[in-house]
Amino acid sequence: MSQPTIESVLQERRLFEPSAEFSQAAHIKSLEEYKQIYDRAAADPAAFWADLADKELHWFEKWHTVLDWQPPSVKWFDGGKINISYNCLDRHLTTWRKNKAALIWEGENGDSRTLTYAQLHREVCQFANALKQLGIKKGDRVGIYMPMIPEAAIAMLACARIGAVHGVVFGGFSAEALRDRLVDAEAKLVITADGGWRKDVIVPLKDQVDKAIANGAVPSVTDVLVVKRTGQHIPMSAGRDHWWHDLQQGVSAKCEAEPMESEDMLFVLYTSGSTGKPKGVVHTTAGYNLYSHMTTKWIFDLKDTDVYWCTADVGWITGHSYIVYGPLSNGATTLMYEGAPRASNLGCFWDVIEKYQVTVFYTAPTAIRSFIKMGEHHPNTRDLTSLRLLGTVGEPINPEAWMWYHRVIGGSRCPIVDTWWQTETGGIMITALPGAIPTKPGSATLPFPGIIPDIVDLDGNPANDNEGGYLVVRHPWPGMMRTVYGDPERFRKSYWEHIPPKDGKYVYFAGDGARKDEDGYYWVMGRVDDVINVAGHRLGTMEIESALVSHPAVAEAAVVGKPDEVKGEDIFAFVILEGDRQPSEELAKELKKHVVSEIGAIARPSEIRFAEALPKTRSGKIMRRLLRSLASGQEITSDTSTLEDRSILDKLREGA
Ligand code: 6R9
Repeated sequence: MSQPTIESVLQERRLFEPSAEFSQAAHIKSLEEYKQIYDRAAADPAAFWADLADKELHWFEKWHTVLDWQPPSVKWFDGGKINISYNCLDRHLTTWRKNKAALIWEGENGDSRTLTYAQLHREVCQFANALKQLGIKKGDRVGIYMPMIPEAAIAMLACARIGAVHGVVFGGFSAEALRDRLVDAEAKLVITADGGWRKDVIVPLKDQVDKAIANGAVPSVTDVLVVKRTGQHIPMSAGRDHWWHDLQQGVSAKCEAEPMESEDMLFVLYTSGSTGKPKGVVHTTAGYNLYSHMTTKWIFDLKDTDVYWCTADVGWITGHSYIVYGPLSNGATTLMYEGAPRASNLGCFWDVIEKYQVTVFYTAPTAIRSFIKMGEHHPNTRDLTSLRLLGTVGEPINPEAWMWYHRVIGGSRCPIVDTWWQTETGGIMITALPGAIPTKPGSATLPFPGIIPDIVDLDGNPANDNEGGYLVVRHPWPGMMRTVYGDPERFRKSYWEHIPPKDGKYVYFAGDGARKDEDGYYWVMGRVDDVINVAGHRLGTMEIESALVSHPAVAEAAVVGKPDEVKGEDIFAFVILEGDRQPSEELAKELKKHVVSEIGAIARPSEIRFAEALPKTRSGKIMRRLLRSLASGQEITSDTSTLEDRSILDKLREGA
């Protein structure tokens, strides 16, 4: 088993059709129907989205302009008034769904909870009032640094309800990474928990918050709100820290949803780019609501009988769009699981599917590859016959992992939707619609209606069939990011001018390499910038390099991705030490620890190679492709004529 290579996926010829039974019951029932919808949408995207916005969402006031596109600035549904928390909650309360399970939660330690739409609504309203009491107003930024517990979703929905902007930070990020994000977003409040369970240990979230904001490091933060989850002792700072349950005492459960302008900011979510500084991706209200709603409905084909489970963390965009907003806007039952497969129960995912009769399951290729390693007997000893649809996201899936997922988890009967998208796109862009589009293992297949992607070269010229190139999108869509928080220039340059506009037509540059085959199917190969994808997590090599260089022993560092069977890529760091420092095992360990404390465990380098110098071009640029070959132990066959000093390569190979 290995990562998809161009050779292996070029030979992939298998085609899987959904069963007639699946197609007949699906929202979109055939390839012809998909093509009709697609063509209609492509002919007039604005009209297509306006029609759906009207039918599928509740508006306090209708928009006057569907689309105002002045690249790279975009407005969807300008003049409209809407609230995503209303669409996720209130509108279901006047239907039979009032007492339907909205959120099923399973804790790692065996705790569980189910909230109906009426109960979730009540909790969200009450918490929204508690936020107001703390002085949080429309437009204020609120940091959320939480384990996977219902309060994470409640906090997000409560912010949305009163118009506060949430900035969720993945609970696996370190105090330093949390601090940078809170500073950038100028958060007023941080919502956290005493701890969360992950792999049988307590993650001390509140401790990390304390460290992040100690000594006035984040001057904007005035309050910290703490959910009691694990119950261990934590210090509470008087005046600043409050228990969630104390604040809820005696607070009214009546809170009208604030009518928001369509383009009011809904959330900011940080992601890695090719510089050292994570970017705050900004999403706004109406477009994001519509896009996450429609993609959830058609791609996961949700029905009222479904129990839908997405295994992502709410700290990532997948958790935002496909645990919280998309499913709830559709009135679906969404399942949230706190834990991860762990030594004490490698089969815990399959236990959850069996216990709750999960019907739709959405996870990452890296998880599938680790399930393969753990062995088939874990899923085989559980009843997985409730499943009817599977999905993957986060990285390319190698065809053999796809086949295993199809056979072992899907019992050879469930369609698989391989969904390509990004934090920036807000929702899924290229994917099968499960009742309509036949799948090919390793391909994300065809674009979602209303999305017009293409493959081009760096000048923007379209590539031929099966010719590799850069994945771009040619027309704005409602779920697209609006800007980089506080840095509109970065937004313009990284996404809209990377490929120069032609005849005034701008294209969105995704940063991925891909090809399109003779059937129009997209095959995404991976990032083409200095971003690596480690176990489905996006990390900027520059961020890790800056972390390494901030250690006093390090003079210079270069980080590259190295292919890994389970994680897809792993982090390989070349390090040049300060003059008097000597390489040692201990120092390598110390540097790994240092990166973990600067960014988080997801950024821990798997290997550190000490070097005397790095291969550079005559103009001083690090030649990363050479380092990538060295890291993966490959012979260097590519051109090295621009390398300044060839002897450096031999030394690096030996590990200096
Ligand atoms: C949703 C999410 C985005 C990057 C993206 C690409 C990779 C995601 C993929 C995929 C191939 C898929 N990616 N889904 N590559 N096939 N189905 O993952 O967002 O964390 O921002 O990462 O992930 O490289 O550019 P994000």
